[in-house]
This record gives sequence, C-alpha cells and structure tokens, in this order.
Amino acid sequence: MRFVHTADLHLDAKTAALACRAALRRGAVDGFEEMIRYARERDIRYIVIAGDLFDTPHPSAAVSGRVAELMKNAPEITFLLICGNHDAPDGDRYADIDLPENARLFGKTPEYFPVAGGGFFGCGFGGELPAEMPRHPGTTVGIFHGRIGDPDPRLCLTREWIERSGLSYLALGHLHKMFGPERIGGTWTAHPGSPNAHGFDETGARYFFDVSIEGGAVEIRPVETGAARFWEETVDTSGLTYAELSAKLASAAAAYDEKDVIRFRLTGACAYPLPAAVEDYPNVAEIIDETTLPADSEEIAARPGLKGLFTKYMLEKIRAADGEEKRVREAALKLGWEAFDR
Ligand SMILES: [Mn+2]
Repeated sequence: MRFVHTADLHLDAKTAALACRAALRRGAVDGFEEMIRYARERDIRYIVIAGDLFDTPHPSAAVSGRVAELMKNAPEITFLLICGNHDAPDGDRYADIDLPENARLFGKTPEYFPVAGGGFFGCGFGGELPAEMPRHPGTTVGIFHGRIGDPDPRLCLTREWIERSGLSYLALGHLHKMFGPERIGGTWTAHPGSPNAHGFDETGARYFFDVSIEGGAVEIRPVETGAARFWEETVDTSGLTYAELSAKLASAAAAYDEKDVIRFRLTGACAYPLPAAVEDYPNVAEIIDETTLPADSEEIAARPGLKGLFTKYMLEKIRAADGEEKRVREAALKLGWEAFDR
C-alpha cells in the first residue's frame, strides 16, 4: 500500500495574504495541485489529509471549489480526509463543498474504509477513538488530528492506545512542523507538518510524506514541497557602517533561494537608522530593529553645542517612551546625528 500523507494545508488562511511576494507567487492551492501531480506520476492511489485542509469551516467558494475540482480531475486517486480543529463543520456540510466521489471524508464517527491490501480508519476532529481498535485484515492506516499528550482531550492520543491499536501507520495532523516518524509498539506515527508555511513562525523547508507499506515494512519518505519557505536570520550590526551593513544583508540574502521569504533581526549597538529594505532582494520581507543606541550616547549628550543639546533632549524623550514609540524616537535621534555629521 502506498499513499501520500499530508495535513494542515490551512487553505484560504487569511495569513496567506502576508505582504511577501514569494508566498503569494506560489499559492497554497498550487501546492495541493503539485501534490496530486506527484501522486499521479508515481501511480500512488491514495492521498491522506489528516485534518485542516482548510483554515475555516467556511472557506471562500473560489478556494473550496478549486480544491473539489482538483480532486475530481484526479479520479484514479482516492482522497481520504478528516476534519481538523480549524475546518470541523459547524453545520452538517464540510467546507460548504460538494466533495467528488473519489473523496472520502471521515466525520466524528470513526469509520473504516477498506481498500486493496487493507484499509484506512479515520476519526475526524470532535470524534472519539474506540478504546479498542477493531481489527481488520491486511494493513490498517489510522488517520487522526492531534498528538500524544495534547492538553485538549479532543486532540489527545496516548502511547498506550497507539501501542494497542494494531495500526501499521498512524497518519497524524495538527503540528505544523514535521515531527517523527516514531515507532510506538508496532505502529509508525508521523506528522508531516504543513506543506506550505503561513508565516515566520513556520520557518524552514516544508514536506509531505510518501509512505509505502509492504508486508511489515513501513517506508516514510519526506518530500520537500515547492512552497515558499520562511527564514529568519539575526545580524549583529555592531561596528558596521551603514554601507557595510547593507553589503552584509545583501550577501546574507543572496544565500537564500528565490522562493524564500526572509526576515532579518538586527541586533547590536547602531548609530544610524536601519535600512528599510535590502536593495535587489525583494524577498527580504521584514527587517526587525532590535539594535540599541551606541554606548557613547550619554557622552555625546554631555558635549557642548547643538548636537549635544539635541542628544540630551532626545535621550530624555526616549527614556520616557516604550515599545514602538521608543523605537521611533531612537530612529529620530539617529537621523538627527546623521544630519549633524553631514
Ligand atoms: Mn489543527
């Protein structure tokens, strides 16, 4: 038995509208299409989606309609999906769509779906797993949205249950970062993570799994997707001039792929306003200023003359502020210094 295992695509997530070109260039729905193409090219007959295909129970008709169409246009593939905590229906219809005949949705009542060589046992979010798993001939693959020991009982699995389950493989969803595979008793469990990142809290490469089960042997192959990858890098500005810092950021940005979205976090003591962008690298989406004022700021404030007076005044203003307001005042001080030194 061979299948693709994915989860947490969170299609139609509002965060996908993030102001970064690369992420928008390769839409998450295109990633789903790529996954289907991957399966078709390798004659893989099943795609398991372990919850949260959509970000909401009511995705836009454009997105849900396209997903249903993509499934329908791949009639040789059976889509086995469960609802997750984000897309669990609040009425009686999943995602307001008419799923095609080759899609099998598992709801709150756990069900077994037999296929050649075994079957899939799915339990949608809000459903309860049977204390004792019914036994079926051949290979049984479980599908569940949750993880071991989650504080929410609806998302919680126990090692004991998995050990007793008799499942060959337990296809999990809910964690957005790849986790596992781990063998518990005779069962392999794994989280593929989201195949498409939704922001800087989901950095790095994204994957789905290509799983083959032959006799007792389970092979789990992570396949990197073409989705935009988010990265964050910290750069120390200490001792660098503006030109040196710009050059350093450009060379750091050059090390990333075109499909990557980068965020720089700048630290260290810095006497000039930071660049707002990196020239020639539009995939640097954000520059976070965590720099401090130079150590000699108080010294400058004590000097006679206009620059000293200005510095003294601004340092008082900075001390009286916090958060964003403090940042703005620090930037104003640095701009002022630049003007004085010119
Ligand atoms: Mn989830």
